[in-house]
Amino acid sequence: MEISALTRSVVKSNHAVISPDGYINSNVPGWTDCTVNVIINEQMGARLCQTLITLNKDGKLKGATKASQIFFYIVKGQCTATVNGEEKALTQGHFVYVPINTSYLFDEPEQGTQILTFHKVYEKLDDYDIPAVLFGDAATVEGPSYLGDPALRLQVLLPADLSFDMAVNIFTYDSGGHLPMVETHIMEHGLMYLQGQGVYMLDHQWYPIKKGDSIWMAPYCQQWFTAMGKEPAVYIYYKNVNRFPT
Ligand code: UGY
Ligand code: MN
Repeated sequence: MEISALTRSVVKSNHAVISPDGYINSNVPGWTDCTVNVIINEQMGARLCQTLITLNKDGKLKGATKASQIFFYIVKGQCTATVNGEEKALTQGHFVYVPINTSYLFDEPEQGTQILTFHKVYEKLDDYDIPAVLFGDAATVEGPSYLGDPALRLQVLLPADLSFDMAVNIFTYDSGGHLPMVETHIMEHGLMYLQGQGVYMLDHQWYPIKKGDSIWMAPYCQQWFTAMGKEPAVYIYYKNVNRFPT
């Protein structure tokens, strides 16, 4: 028998592990006939927001970005996205970057379609324009080995262009593959596991992690991961980039 007083989720001052067993739904104006789980947010001390949306067949996400840009990624299922009047059919692995002050509509979903979002307040650079809307498909993004280790592959979904102040990458680890060192860095992360399992070290504590789990890592939260099990471990993650340290 499962014991409902136990969870793998933890929320600390510089990191959090959120497993789906503790989700409580939020209502978001304009996002209808869907469940919304706000997984990472400034309420926990983060400077990004990460949500997971599960759409019913008549579900719709209608809105307009303001100060925050939003990256939408189709975790499973399919829908139609209309951004600034441009319409595209999206399926698993497709994504769309919606810059600030831009209207969007996601509709006509298959029942149970899941969309992951990363939101960040945009910091404009004087000499660079705000990025344009960008549609993409992770399946067509190359995944070179990471730091020369063939067990690790990194796909960079957004352009390496100073107009962007956020990166979204997909990191794939073959079973037994691990980060080559404990990372200690100013950038913050939000992530969600798309496949597999392993053990994450966060601030010198070790957590078993699997598909569906999310992690928040504050700046300077020390981090390391090793993949375990019979299939590669895959996570999609956010990172703030390209701006002066203040
Ligand atoms: O880009 C990164 O900092 C990445 N290597 N970190 C991580 O996966 N925890
Ligand atoms: Mn990192």
